[in-house]
Amino acid sequence: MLYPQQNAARLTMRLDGVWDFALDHGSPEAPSLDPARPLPGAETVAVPASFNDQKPDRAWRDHYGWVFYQRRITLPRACAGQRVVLRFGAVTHQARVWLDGEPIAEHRGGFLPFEVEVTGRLAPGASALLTVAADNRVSHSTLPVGNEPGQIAFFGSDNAGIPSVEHAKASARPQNRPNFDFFNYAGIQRPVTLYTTPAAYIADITLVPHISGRVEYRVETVGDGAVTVGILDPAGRPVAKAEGAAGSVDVPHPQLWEPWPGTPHLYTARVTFGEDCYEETFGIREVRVEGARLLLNGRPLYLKGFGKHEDSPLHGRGLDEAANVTDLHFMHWFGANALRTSHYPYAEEFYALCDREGILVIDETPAVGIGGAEGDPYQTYPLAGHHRQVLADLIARDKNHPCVILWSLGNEPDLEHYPQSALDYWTPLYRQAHAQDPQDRPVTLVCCQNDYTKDITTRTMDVVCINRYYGWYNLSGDLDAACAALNEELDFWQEVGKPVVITEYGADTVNGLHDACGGMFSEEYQAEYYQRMGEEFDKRSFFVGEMPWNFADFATIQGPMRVGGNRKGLLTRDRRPKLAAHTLRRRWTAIPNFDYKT
Ligand code: BDP
Repeated sequence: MLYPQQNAARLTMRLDGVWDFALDHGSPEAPSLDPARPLPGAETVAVPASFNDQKPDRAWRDHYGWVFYQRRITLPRACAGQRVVLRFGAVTHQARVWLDGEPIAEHRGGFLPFEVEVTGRLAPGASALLTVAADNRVSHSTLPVGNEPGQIAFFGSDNAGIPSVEHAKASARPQNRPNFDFFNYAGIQRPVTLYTTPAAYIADITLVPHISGRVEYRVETVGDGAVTVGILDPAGRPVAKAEGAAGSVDVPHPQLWEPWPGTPHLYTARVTFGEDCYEETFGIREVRVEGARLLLNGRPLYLKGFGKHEDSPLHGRGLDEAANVTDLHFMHWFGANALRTSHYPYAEEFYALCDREGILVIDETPAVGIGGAEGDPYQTYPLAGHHRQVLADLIARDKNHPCVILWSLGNEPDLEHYPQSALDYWTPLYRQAHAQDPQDRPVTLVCCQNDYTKDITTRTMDVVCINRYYGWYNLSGDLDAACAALNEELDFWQEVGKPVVITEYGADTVNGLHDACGGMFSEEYQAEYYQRMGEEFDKRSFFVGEMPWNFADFATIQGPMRVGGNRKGLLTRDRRPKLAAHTLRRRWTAIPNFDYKT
């Protein structure tokens, strides 16, 4: 799916700004507000951003169900004769869209774009009332996963069995009970764009670059016309060209895309089709797994980076370009080269930044929290169809990004209690990712700390990604025991013979809390923890990456395990380094991207 682009053939109008807003108090199944009329008692809200933190009011923060957004839009007369498309970067988690009260689009899933053609519905020179409804409910049938009424939220404490507690739970107000550890931010969280194309247009571009310099391409078009493809080198000079909707071009002396501090050279494919044109940026690089090594451009790669969140003050999970740019500059400061889009696809704008800044990305679907309720989650809930859809849409959206080197099918599902059922669920997704990705990148699934001997799924992935909290959720405060346990487990993975990345490990740390004995929650504990873990990782040649949890402190649901959110950040939520940030910085600036373990 192409990102909206302003160029010689296309006009792009961002509809961001301040919109009208109202919480819907009807039933979640049947919202009560009328999309054809101005919202009664409308308040103001900024778009794009999560709505939750934009007003100091629990009704906004804890709303359950639908919210409505509204504004008038006008199509300039200059757009006459053009095809017109209305596009949403993401509306979380379900969306309905109306133009002058007429339903024009519905979408399920809160982290991927969708669009609808409005040519003819919106006449050039005319204006219309645009209404968007967003539903923030999560359940065992959504991705990410939420708990049902009566069940407890992630890290909640339920004191099960105490009659008074049970009765209060049974009559509690309807509310979201996420089965994941991040705040359930919602609303129109990414840009809304009205864009034009000529009537005959370029619908999609697929690029498969090889380090030999050969670039295979395929252009999908609608209408009549002829396709040309020109390749521009990183300095913008034309270096190769071809004609036809599919084929290949050869780039002479290819400058390869490499992660920072190497140079992430970016080429451009300039595609024309009749009146239309589109410029798609790409990098020439190859990624593959060989034995227990992860290779980039044929060289053994070591990943240093973070699990992250889209999370910033005021914006919540909404696109915050300043936060994104700052975060990538901080990645360089750390000497990091990689991140995981835990636990959902991030905004498209972020991947474009990673391409440019040379940050490798493990790109994750929103499948977080599968399991944790009674029974086999794979047999009990209708998740598979939606999961297949979001995986397909994720690959369609991100397939051309050089920064994306690994697809993550999901985070920490139950793989232990129903091992065969889990394997039967994840294997088709694994195959789908390989079949659908034109670049055929490696595929992984990030596994929770569990009885790894019972998990028969993780070992089938191309890269073994493990989240481990030795020394925090278990063996708490005892780093000697934590290192011993980690080593015993690593012996197990060594036998499996695949590359292993630790995709989460960490310790909650209250900035400013110091302790001469380095007790838990102190800055000293976090610093020592990373120091000790790093020493263990260095002993294992198959261990090809370390990704502390988390880049920065982030907002979560309330619960007895969280003090104003998750405090495992190396940075505070307002991006101030904790003591351990300096520890990691010293370590990572001394670790090269390539050949660290050979
Ligand atoms: C893991 C989850 C992550 C949590 C983290 C933690 O993957 O989302 O935030 O633990 O507990 O289970 O900090």
